Amino acid sequence: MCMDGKHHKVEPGREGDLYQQCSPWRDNACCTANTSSAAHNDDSYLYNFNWDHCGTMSKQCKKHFIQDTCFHECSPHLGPWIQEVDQNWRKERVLDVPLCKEDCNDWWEDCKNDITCKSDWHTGWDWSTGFNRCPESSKCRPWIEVYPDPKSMCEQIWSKSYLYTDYTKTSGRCMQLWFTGPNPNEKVAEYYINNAR
Ligand code: FOL
Repeated sequence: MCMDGKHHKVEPGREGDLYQQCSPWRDNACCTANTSSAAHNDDSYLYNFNWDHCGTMSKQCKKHFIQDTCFHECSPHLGPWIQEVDQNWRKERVLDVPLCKEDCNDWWEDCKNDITCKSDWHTGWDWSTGFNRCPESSKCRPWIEVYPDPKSMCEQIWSKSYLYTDYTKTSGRCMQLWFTGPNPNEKVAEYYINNAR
């Protein structure tokens, strides 16, 4: 199934032309080819979100945000974690998706020398220019001050979309942002459907 988000398809299905980092989802996806391409753009129309709000985000860090965008927009296996929300830009969101520790750890390692001004990137920005800027009250600070460890980053950045876990990618108990070949998250979602948390 697909969540009722801002850009998600109504039903998942094959999308032969998914772009670059989103291509692993091509066999069964909730994103269109256009969305998958936009996921790779700075300030993309998807959310007008500016990764470079405290100077240019490093390339190695940005690739994880692109992957997160692919996962969020394309994944057809988020059903167990979908919640209804009362927001004008989406009707549903995910909460506490159990993330494999390697994916969270690698993401934090590649971003830990970057800079940001906020721990929760979902709310509290200055949108007066059309894209998010740091509000006056939130100064740019080293990443590791805002997020002392991988867990704090993965759980706080999208307001609890993710739950940090100690499960590894081979466990079958956590969701993977990075994979090649058949989508390993299908079986993980099945596990959580059958074993209510
Ligand atoms: N990735 C993952 N894994 N989970 C997500 O929930 C997620 N969400 C986005 C992108 N990637 C994600 C969407 N990001 C706003 C800010 C960020 C955003 C979407 C929208 C925004 O407009 N924020 C306003 C408040 C809007 C409201 O809450 O009504 C703000 O005040 O900054």
